[in-house]
Amino acid sequence: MIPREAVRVLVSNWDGNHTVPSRRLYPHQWSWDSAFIAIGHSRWSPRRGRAELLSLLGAQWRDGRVPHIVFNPRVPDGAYFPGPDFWQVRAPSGTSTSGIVQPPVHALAAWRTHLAEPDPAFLRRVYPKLVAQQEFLRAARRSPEGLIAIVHPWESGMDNSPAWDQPLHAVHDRPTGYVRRDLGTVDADERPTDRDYERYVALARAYRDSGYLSPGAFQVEDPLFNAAYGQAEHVLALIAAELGLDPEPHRHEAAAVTAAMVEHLWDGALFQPRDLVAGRMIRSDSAAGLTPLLLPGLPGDVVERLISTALDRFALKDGVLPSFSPAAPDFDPVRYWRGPSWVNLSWLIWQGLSEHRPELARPVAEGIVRVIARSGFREYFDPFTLRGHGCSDFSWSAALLLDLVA
Ligand code: 9YW
Repeated sequence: MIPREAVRVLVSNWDGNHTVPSRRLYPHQWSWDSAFIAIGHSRWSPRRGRAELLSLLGAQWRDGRVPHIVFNPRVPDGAYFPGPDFWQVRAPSGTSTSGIVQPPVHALAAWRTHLAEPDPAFLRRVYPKLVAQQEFLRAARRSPEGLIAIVHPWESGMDNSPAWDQPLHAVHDRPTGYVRRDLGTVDADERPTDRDYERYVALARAYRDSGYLSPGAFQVEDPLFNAAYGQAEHVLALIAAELGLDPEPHRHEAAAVTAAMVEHLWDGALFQPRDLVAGRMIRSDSAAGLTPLLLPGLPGDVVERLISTALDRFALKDGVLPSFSPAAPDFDPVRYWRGPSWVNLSWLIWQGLSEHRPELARPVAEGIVRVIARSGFREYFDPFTLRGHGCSDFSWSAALLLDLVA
């Protein structure tokens, strides 16, 4: 029953060659959404999974960047803010896109799509694009510590995480003259605040005005982004080996980024972001700090300590993982990335646990199934009441549920 409903959501959000995250709130193609969605498609239609990834990678820039939004020209202007007029970008394919990126979870999605229905021609097509995506990050975003920096909270995928409150204080501009479209669909107390939006717009404008070249007042090493980057190198090694190419450089890079994360982002209990502008670690209680479990080479003592943190601060055994620790003063059970449970974040942590401690992964998978059975394919969930929040028929909730139960 639930899998059938999940396929219904994916079919109703399909737009010819990609899947929108949500018809009303997010009517274009989003980068990391498409990766999660491809993983779900591959469980019932690997052909759609391949199309999803190929359409996204078709909008890749010459410098290798995979934009965080690919705009659908058939969607009316003003349906989403910030739209094509704001970003002012055309990719080489002629499509309008944004100019920032999202966590690079696409190599994993390509590999999972291939495993569902082996297709060497698909792998051969996407491999150079996935390598170029990583090369862009190394060329444009590598910090002296050997980690990758994000230049906008939107690049973390967890826009208004309390972890970004402190670095965002460095953004003073208060732009006006734009209209938020999100509040027409979702209650204001479940979304970022107007002050958050002012800072998002100021940062994105400054980056745009530099030709998408110079990072501004927000430069952060995020554990989730770096875990995705490191895992991508690990997966690219598998893909390279499958294609008869040399996997060694990818293995080497995966090991190097894992070591750099342990050296610079590990606080002894949880992985933390680092603010590169202020030159210090940001102490926060974000569940993003658990996602380095995705890295196969994470040292055993770090894995053990991270799991005790997950048990103590994130109620791992209950299975419904909050995005921010409920014990922290900034926790809010319904406001977007400030506490609610999200299916993609829980799924990433489930993946990581499956790698290192499979017996602890099961409650997380059961927790995802439980919230969806209780509240449907919502965007996020109150981790205590399990009530659904944000939009309905949200694609990655449906896609990753399919992955867990198919
Ligand atoms: C926005 C589409 C995107 C996700 C992000 C999420 C949100 C867009 O929606 O950002 O307008 O706030 O934070 O992770 O990719 O689902």
